[in-house]
Amino acid sequence: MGLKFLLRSKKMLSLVAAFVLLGTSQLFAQATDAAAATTATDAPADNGLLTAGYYILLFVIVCFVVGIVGKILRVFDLTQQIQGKNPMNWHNIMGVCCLIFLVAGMYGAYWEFTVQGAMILPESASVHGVKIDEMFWTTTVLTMIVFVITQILLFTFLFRYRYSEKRRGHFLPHNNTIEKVWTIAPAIVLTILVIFGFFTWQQITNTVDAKGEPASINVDVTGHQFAWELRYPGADGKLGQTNYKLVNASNKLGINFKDKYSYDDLQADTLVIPVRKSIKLNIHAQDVIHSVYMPHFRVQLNAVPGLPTYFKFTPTITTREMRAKVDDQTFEYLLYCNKICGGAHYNMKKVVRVVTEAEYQAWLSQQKPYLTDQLKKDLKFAAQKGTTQQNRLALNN
Ligand SMILES: [Cu+2]
Repeated sequence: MGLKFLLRSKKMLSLVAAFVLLGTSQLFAQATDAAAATTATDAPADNGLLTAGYYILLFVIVCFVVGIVGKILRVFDLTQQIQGKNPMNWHNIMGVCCLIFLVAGMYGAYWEFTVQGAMILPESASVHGVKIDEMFWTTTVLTMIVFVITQILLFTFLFRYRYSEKRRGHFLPHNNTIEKVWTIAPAIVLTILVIFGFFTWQQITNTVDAKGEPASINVDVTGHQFAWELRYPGADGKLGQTNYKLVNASNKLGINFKDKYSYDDLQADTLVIPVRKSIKLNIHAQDVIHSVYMPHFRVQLNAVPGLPTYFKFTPTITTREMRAKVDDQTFEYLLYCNKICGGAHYNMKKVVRVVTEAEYQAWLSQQKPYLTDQLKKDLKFAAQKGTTQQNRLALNN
Protein backbone atom coordinates (compact mmCIF):
# COMPACT_ATOMS: atom_id res chain seq x y z
CA MET A 1 0.00 0.00 0.00
CA GLY A 2 2.86 2.29 0.94
CA LEU A 3 4.58 1.57 -2.42
CA LYS A 4 1.37 2.22 -4.32
CA PHE A 5 1.02 5.52 -2.55
CA LEU A 6 4.59 6.43 -3.48
CA LEU A 7 4.00 5.56 -7.14
CA ARG A 8 0.85 7.58 -7.16
CA SER A 9 2.59 10.58 -5.64
CA LYS A 10 5.40 10.28 -8.24
CA LYS A 11 2.83 10.43 -10.99
CA MET A 12 1.27 13.44 -9.35
CA LEU A 13 4.68 15.11 -9.11
CA SER A 14 5.38 14.42 -12.81
CA LEU A 15 2.00 15.84 -13.72
CA VAL A 16 2.64 18.98 -11.65
CA ALA A 17 6.13 19.33 -13.23
CA ALA A 18 4.61 19.03 -16.72
CA PHE A 19 2.03 21.71 -16.00
CA VAL A 20 4.67 24.01 -14.45
CA LEU A 21 6.78 23.57 -17.61
CA LEU A 22 3.74 24.31 -19.76
CA GLY A 23 3.01 27.44 -17.71
CA THR A 24 6.64 28.62 -17.93
CA SER A 25 6.67 28.00 -21.69
CA GLN A 26 3.48 30.02 -22.05
CA LEU A 27 4.98 32.85 -20.00
CA PHE A 28 8.19 32.76 -22.06
CA ALA A 29 6.16 32.77 -25.25
CA GLN A 30 4.24 35.83 -24.09
CA ALA A 31 7.48 37.56 -23.03
CA THR A 32 9.08 36.80 -26.41
CA ASP A 33 5.99 38.06 -28.23
CA ALA A 34 6.04 41.22 -26.12
CA ALA A 35 9.77 41.72 -26.78
CA ALA A 36 9.25 41.19 -30.51
CA ALA A 37 6.38 43.67 -30.48
CA THR A 38 8.35 46.34 -28.63
CA THR A 39 11.52 46.01 -30.71
CA ALA A 40 9.37 45.85 -33.87
CA THR A 41 12.01 44.00 -35.86
CA ASP A 42 11.28 41.78 -38.82
CA ALA A 43 13.56 39.01 -37.54
CA PRO A 44 11.61 36.10 -36.05
CA ALA A 45 12.06 35.90 -32.28
CA ASP A 46 13.46 32.40 -31.80
CA ASN A 47 14.38 30.94 -28.46
CA GLY A 48 16.08 27.55 -28.79
CA LEU A 49 15.46 26.61 -25.15
CA LEU A 50 11.80 27.51 -25.41
CA THR A 51 11.38 25.41 -28.56
CA ALA A 52 13.18 22.43 -26.96
CA GLY A 53 11.09 22.81 -23.77
CA TYR A 54 7.92 22.89 -25.86
CA TYR A 55 8.74 19.65 -27.68
CA ILE A 56 9.86 17.87 -24.49
CA LEU A 57 6.58 18.91 -22.87
CA LEU A 58 4.63 17.74 -25.91
CA PHE A 59 6.41 14.37 -25.73
CA VAL A 60 5.66 14.00 -22.00
CA ILE A 61 1.98 14.85 -22.59
CA VAL A 62 1.73 12.34 -25.46
CA CYS A 63 3.27 9.68 -23.17
CA PHE A 64 0.70 10.50 -20.49
CA VAL A 65 -2.17 10.34 -22.96
CA VAL A 66 -0.97 6.99 -24.37
CA GLY A 67 -0.59 5.66 -20.80
CA ILE A 68 -4.05 6.82 -19.78
CA VAL A 69 -5.70 5.40 -22.94
CA GLY A 70 -3.86 2.11 -22.30
CA LYS A 71 -5.17 1.98 -18.72
CA ILE A 72 -8.74 2.72 -19.86
CA LEU A 73 -8.55 -0.03 -22.49
CA ARG A 74 -7.15 -2.45 -19.91
CA VAL A 75 -10.02 -1.69 -17.52
CA PHE A 76 -12.50 -2.09 -20.40
CA ASP A 77 -10.86 -5.40 -21.34
CA LEU A 78 -11.06 -6.75 -17.76
CA THR A 79 -14.72 -5.64 -17.51
CA GLN A 80 -15.51 -7.51 -20.75
CA GLN A 81 -13.82 -10.65 -19.39
CA ILE A 82 -15.66 -10.42 -16.04
CA GLN A 83 -18.93 -10.19 -17.97
CA GLY A 84 -17.98 -13.35 -19.86
CA LYS A 85 -17.57 -11.55 -23.20
CA ASN A 86 -14.65 -11.95 -25.63
CA PRO A 87 -11.47 -10.17 -24.46
CA MET A 88 -9.94 -7.44 -26.62
CA ASN A 89 -7.70 -8.68 -29.45
CA TRP A 90 -4.42 -6.91 -28.63
CA HIS A 91 -2.72 -8.52 -31.64
CA ASN A 92 -5.16 -6.73 -33.97
CA ILE A 93 -4.62 -3.45 -32.11
CA MET A 94 -0.83 -3.75 -32.39
CA GLY A 95 -1.13 -4.70 -36.09
CA VAL A 96 -3.20 -1.60 -36.83
CA CYS A 97 -0.73 0.50 -34.78
CA CYS A 98 2.06 -0.76 -37.10
CA LEU A 99 0.10 0.42 -40.15
CA ILE A 100 -0.50 3.82 -38.51
CA PHE A 101 3.23 4.02 -37.69
CA LEU A 102 4.07 3.22 -41.33
CA VAL A 103 1.82 5.96 -42.72
CA ALA A 104 2.95 8.52 -40.10
CA GLY A 105 6.63 7.63 -40.64
CA MET A 106 6.33 7.90 -44.43
CA TYR A 107 4.63 11.24 -44.10
CA GLY A 108 7.42 12.36 -41.71
CA ALA A 109 10.09 11.39 -44.27
CA TYR A 110 8.17 13.22 -47.02
CA TRP A 111 7.78 16.30 -44.79
CA GLU A 112 11.52 16.27 -43.99
CA PHE A 113 12.39 16.31 -47.69
CA THR A 114 9.90 18.97 -48.74
CA VAL A 115 10.48 21.34 -45.80
CA GLN A 116 14.19 20.86 -45.01
CA GLY A 117 15.40 19.21 -48.22
CA ALA A 118 16.43 22.54 -49.75
CA MET A 119 18.90 23.04 -46.87
CA ILE A 120 20.97 19.96 -47.81
CA LEU A 121 23.46 21.74 -50.07
CA PRO A 122 23.84 25.26 -51.48
CA GLU A 123 24.03 25.60 -55.28
CA SER A 124 27.28 24.22 -56.61
CA ALA A 125 29.63 26.92 -57.93
CA SER A 126 32.38 24.77 -59.42
CA VAL A 127 32.77 22.42 -62.40
CA HIS A 128 33.42 19.24 -60.41
CA GLY A 129 30.78 20.30 -57.84
CA VAL A 130 28.07 19.51 -60.40
CA LYS A 131 29.46 15.95 -60.73
CA ILE A 132 29.64 15.54 -56.94
CA ASP A 133 26.00 16.64 -56.68
CA GLU A 134 24.93 14.16 -59.38
CA MET A 135 26.66 11.40 -57.41
CA PHE A 136 25.08 12.56 -54.17
CA TRP A 137 21.57 12.62 -55.66
CA THR A 138 21.98 9.25 -57.38
CA THR A 139 22.98 7.67 -54.06
CA THR A 140 20.19 9.46 -52.21
CA VAL A 141 17.48 8.41 -54.69
CA LEU A 142 18.67 4.76 -54.74
CA THR A 143 18.82 4.52 -50.95
CA MET A 144 15.44 6.25 -50.64
CA ILE A 145 13.84 3.66 -52.95
CA VAL A 146 15.30 0.86 -50.80
CA PHE A 147 14.19 2.70 -47.65
CA VAL A 148 10.57 3.05 -48.83
CA ILE A 149 10.31 -0.56 -50.03
CA THR A 150 11.82 -2.05 -46.84
CA GLN A 151 9.67 0.10 -44.53
CA ILE A 152 6.48 -0.85 -46.40
CA LEU A 153 7.42 -4.55 -46.33
CA LEU A 154 8.45 -4.43 -42.66
CA PHE A 155 5.29 -2.85 -41.27
CA THR A 156 2.86 -4.51 -43.72
CA PHE A 157 4.28 -7.92 -42.81
CA LEU A 158 3.94 -7.07 -39.11
CA PHE A 159 0.26 -6.37 -39.76
CA ARG A 160 -0.37 -9.21 -42.22
CA TYR A 161 1.31 -11.89 -40.10
CA ARG A 162 0.19 -10.72 -36.66
CA TYR A 163 -0.59 -13.52 -34.21
CA SER A 164 -3.73 -15.50 -34.87
CA GLU A 165 -4.84 -18.69 -33.22
CA LYS A 166 -6.16 -19.95 -36.56
CA ARG A 167 -2.75 -19.68 -38.25
CA ARG A 168 0.34 -21.72 -37.53
CA GLY A 169 3.76 -20.17 -38.07
CA HIS A 170 5.94 -21.67 -40.80
CA PHE A 171 9.46 -22.46 -39.63
CA LEU A 172 12.02 -21.56 -42.28
CA PRO A 173 15.48 -22.57 -41.01
CA HIS A 174 17.43 -21.82 -44.17
CA ASN A 175 16.87 -20.70 -47.75
CA ASN A 176 19.82 -20.27 -50.07
CA THR A 177 17.84 -18.35 -52.70
CA ILE A 178 16.83 -15.64 -50.21
CA GLU A 179 20.39 -15.50 -48.85
CA LYS A 180 21.75 -15.04 -52.38
CA VAL A 181 19.24 -12.34 -53.30
CA TRP A 182 19.84 -10.18 -50.25
CA THR A 183 23.60 -10.59 -50.43
CA ILE A 184 24.19 -10.23 -54.17
CA ALA A 185 21.69 -7.45 -54.97
CA PRO A 186 23.08 -4.89 -52.44
CA ALA A 187 26.64 -5.94 -53.35
CA ILE A 188 26.01 -5.12 -57.04
CA VAL A 189 24.33 -1.78 -56.27
CA LEU A 190 27.08 -0.75 -53.81
CA THR A 191 29.83 -1.77 -56.25
CA ILE A 192 28.25 0.40 -58.96
CA LEU A 193 28.05 3.35 -56.54
CA VAL A 194 31.66 2.90 -55.40
CA ILE A 195 32.97 2.65 -59.00
CA PHE A 196 30.93 5.73 -59.94
CA GLY A 197 32.46 7.56 -56.95
CA PHE A 198 35.95 6.33 -57.78
CA PHE A 199 35.87 7.75 -61.32
CA THR A 200 34.39 11.05 -60.13
CA TRP A 201 37.09 11.36 -57.46
CA GLN A 202 39.78 10.42 -59.99
CA GLN A 203 38.66 13.26 -62.28
CA ILE A 204 38.68 15.73 -59.39
CA THR A 205 42.09 14.79 -58.08
CA ASN A 206 43.71 14.58 -61.49
CA THR A 207 45.60 17.80 -60.88
CA VAL A 208 48.12 17.53 -63.69
CA ASP A 209 47.46 20.25 -66.23
CA ALA A 210 46.80 18.60 -69.58
CA LYS A 211 48.86 19.52 -72.64
CA GLY A 212 47.65 22.73 -74.24
CA GLU A 213 45.56 23.53 -71.18
CA PRO A 214 46.51 26.83 -69.49
CA ALA A 215 48.35 26.23 -66.19
CA SER A 216 46.33 26.45 -63.01
CA ILE A 217 46.72 29.43 -60.71
CA ASN A 218 48.73 28.24 -57.74
CA VAL A 219 47.60 29.52 -54.38
CA ASP A 220 49.07 28.41 -51.06
CA VAL A 221 46.76 28.18 -48.07
CA THR A 222 48.41 27.46 -44.73
CA GLY A 223 46.46 26.68 -41.60
CA HIS A 224 47.68 27.34 -38.07
CA GLN A 225 45.95 27.84 -34.76
CA PHE A 226 43.81 29.82 -35.50
CA ALA A 227 43.89 31.38 -38.96
CA TRP A 228 44.54 30.74 -42.63
CA GLU A 229 47.47 32.43 -44.43
CA LEU A 230 47.28 32.95 -48.17
CA ARG A 231 50.18 33.19 -50.60
CA TYR A 232 49.91 34.09 -54.28
CA PRO A 233 52.63 33.81 -56.89
CA GLY A 234 53.89 37.12 -58.27
CA ALA A 235 54.55 38.04 -61.91
CA ASP A 236 56.51 34.81 -62.54
CA GLY A 237 53.39 32.74 -61.76
CA LYS A 238 55.40 30.41 -59.50
CA LEU A 239 55.46 30.05 -55.75
CA GLY A 240 58.81 29.89 -54.00
CA GLN A 241 59.74 26.93 -51.82
CA THR A 242 58.90 26.80 -48.13
CA ASN A 243 60.59 25.06 -45.24
CA TYR A 244 59.16 24.74 -41.76
CA LYS A 245 62.65 25.27 -40.30
CA LEU A 246 62.60 28.84 -41.59
CA VAL A 247 59.38 29.76 -39.77
CA ASN A 248 59.87 32.68 -37.40
CA ALA A 249 58.12 35.88 -36.33
CA SER A 250 58.89 37.80 -39.52
CA ASN A 251 58.73 34.81 -41.90
CA LYS A 252 55.55 33.14 -40.66
CA LEU A 253 55.20 30.80 -43.64
CA GLY A 254 58.84 29.75 -43.66
CA ILE A 255 59.41 30.93 -47.22
CA ASN A 256 62.83 30.13 -48.56
CA PHE A 257 64.05 33.47 -49.91
CA LYS A 258 67.09 31.84 -51.47
CA ASP A 259 64.64 30.52 -54.06
CA LYS A 260 64.27 33.25 -56.71
CA TYR A 261 60.61 32.35 -57.32
CA SER A 262 59.81 33.53 -53.81
CA TYR A 263 60.96 37.15 -54.29
CA ASP A 264 57.67 38.31 -55.77
CA ASP A 265 55.27 36.06 -53.79
CA LEU A 266 52.30 38.02 -52.51
CA GLN A 267 50.34 37.91 -49.29
CA ALA A 268 46.58 38.35 -49.28
CA ASP A 269 43.78 38.66 -46.78
CA THR A 270 40.94 37.41 -48.98
CA LEU A 271 41.04 34.42 -51.31
CA VAL A 272 40.26 36.20 -54.57
CA ILE A 273 40.01 33.88 -57.59
CA PRO A 274 39.05 34.48 -61.22
CA VAL A 275 35.91 32.80 -62.55
CA ARG A 276 36.21 29.84 -64.96
CA LYS A 277 39.97 29.53 -64.34
CA SER A 278 41.57 26.45 -62.87
CA ILE A 279 42.78 27.03 -59.32
CA LYS A 280 45.28 24.75 -57.61
CA LEU A 281 45.00 25.22 -53.89
CA ASN A 282 48.14 23.97 -52.15
CA ILE A 283 47.17 23.08 -48.61
CA HIS A 284 49.60 23.21 -45.67
CA ALA A 285 49.37 23.10 -41.88
CA GLN A 286 51.90 24.29 -39.33
CA ASP A 287 50.71 22.79 -36.06
CA VAL A 288 47.76 20.39 -35.99
CA ILE A 289 45.43 18.92 -38.61
CA HIS A 290 43.09 21.54 -40.07
CA SER A 291 40.71 21.12 -42.98
CA VAL A 292 40.00 23.39 -45.92
CA TYR A 293 36.25 23.45 -46.48
CA MET A 294 34.47 25.52 -49.13
CA PRO A 295 30.90 24.14 -49.33
CA HIS A 296 29.82 26.11 -52.41
CA PHE A 297 32.74 24.73 -54.43
CA ARG A 298 32.38 21.20 -52.96
CA VAL A 299 35.99 21.44 -51.81
CA GLN A 300 37.16 19.74 -48.66
CA LEU A 301 40.61 18.43 -47.88
CA ASN A 302 42.63 18.03 -44.72
CA ALA A 303 45.60 20.28 -44.03
CA VAL A 304 48.16 17.97 -42.45
CA PRO A 305 51.47 19.14 -40.91
CA GLY A 306 54.37 17.78 -42.94
CA LEU A 307 52.12 16.46 -45.71
CA PRO A 308 51.23 19.14 -48.27
CA THR A 309 48.02 18.30 -50.14
CA TYR A 310 46.23 20.08 -52.96
CA PHE A 311 42.83 20.49 -54.55
CA LYS A 312 42.24 21.67 -58.10
CA PHE A 313 38.91 23.25 -58.93
CA THR A 314 37.32 25.72 -61.34
CA PRO A 315 34.81 28.24 -59.95
CA THR A 316 31.88 28.90 -62.28
CA ILE A 317 29.75 31.58 -60.59
CA THR A 318 31.14 34.96 -59.52
CA THR A 319 30.29 36.37 -56.11
CA ARG A 320 28.25 39.09 -57.85
CA GLU A 321 26.21 36.53 -59.82
CA MET A 322 25.65 34.42 -56.68
CA ARG A 323 24.48 37.50 -54.76
CA ALA A 324 21.84 38.06 -57.46
CA LYS A 325 20.86 34.37 -57.41
CA VAL A 326 20.37 34.19 -53.64
CA ASP A 327 19.01 37.75 -53.56
CA ASP A 328 21.40 38.79 -50.80
CA GLN A 329 23.85 41.62 -51.43
CA THR A 330 25.93 40.65 -48.38
CA PHE A 331 26.53 37.08 -49.56
CA GLU A 332 30.14 35.85 -49.54
CA TYR A 333 31.67 32.48 -50.35
CA LEU A 334 33.60 31.23 -47.33
CA LEU A 335 36.56 29.02 -46.59
CA TYR A 336 36.19 27.33 -43.21
CA CYS A 337 38.29 24.98 -41.13
CA ASN A 338 36.01 22.03 -40.48
CA LYS A 339 38.38 20.05 -38.30
CA ILE A 340 37.92 20.89 -34.64
CA CYS A 341 41.52 21.99 -34.17
CA GLY A 342 41.45 23.79 -30.82
CA GLY A 343 39.71 26.33 -28.65
CA ALA A 344 39.39 29.13 -31.22
CA HIS A 345 38.79 26.82 -34.21
CA TYR A 346 35.68 28.82 -35.12
CA ASN A 347 37.94 31.79 -35.99
CA MET A 348 39.39 30.00 -39.01
CA LYS A 349 37.22 31.58 -41.65
CA LYS A 350 38.28 33.39 -44.84
CA VAL A 351 36.19 35.20 -47.38
CA VAL A 352 36.49 33.74 -50.90
CA ARG A 353 35.65 36.15 -53.70
CA VAL A 354 35.11 34.94 -57.25
CA VAL A 355 35.68 37.80 -59.71
CA THR A 356 36.23 38.39 -63.42
CA GLU A 357 39.72 38.07 -64.88
CA ALA A 358 40.12 41.88 -65.14
CA GLU A 359 39.04 42.39 -61.54
CA TYR A 360 41.43 39.64 -60.46
CA GLN A 361 44.40 41.26 -62.21
CA ALA A 362 43.53 44.67 -60.73
CA TRP A 363 43.28 43.16 -57.24
CA LEU A 364 46.51 41.18 -57.66
CA SER A 365 48.46 44.33 -58.55
CA GLN A 366 47.50 45.85 -55.19
CA GLN A 367 48.75 42.97 -53.00
CA LYS A 368 51.90 43.36 -50.95
CA PRO A 369 54.92 41.02 -51.33
CA TYR A 370 56.01 38.76 -48.49
CA LEU A 371 59.56 40.06 -48.86
CA THR A 372 59.09 43.21 -46.74
CA ASP A 373 61.79 45.68 -45.79
CA GLN A 374 61.72 44.27 -42.26
CA LEU A 375 62.23 40.77 -43.60
CA LYS A 376 65.10 41.93 -45.81
CA LYS A 377 66.73 43.44 -42.72
CA ASP A 378 66.14 40.27 -40.71
CA LEU A 379 67.59 38.08 -43.44
CA LYS A 380 70.65 40.30 -43.72
CA PHE A 381 71.03 40.06 -39.96
CA ALA A 382 70.80 36.30 -40.12
CA ALA A 383 73.38 36.18 -42.91
CA GLN A 384 75.82 38.25 -40.79
CA LYS A 385 75.42 35.91 -37.86
CA GLY A 386 75.93 33.01 -40.23
CA THR A 387 72.82 31.24 -38.98
CA THR A 388 69.11 31.33 -39.43
CA GLN A 389 66.89 32.16 -36.51
CA GLN A 390 66.01 29.10 -34.51
CA ASN A 391 62.45 28.32 -33.64
CA ARG A 392 60.55 25.77 -31.64
CA LEU A 393 59.76 23.55 -34.61
CA ALA A 394 63.38 23.51 -35.74
CA LEU A 395 64.59 22.66 -32.24
CA ASN A 396 62.47 19.55 -32.29
CA ASN A 397 64.47 18.17 -35.17
CU1 LIG B 1 41.65 24.58 -37.92
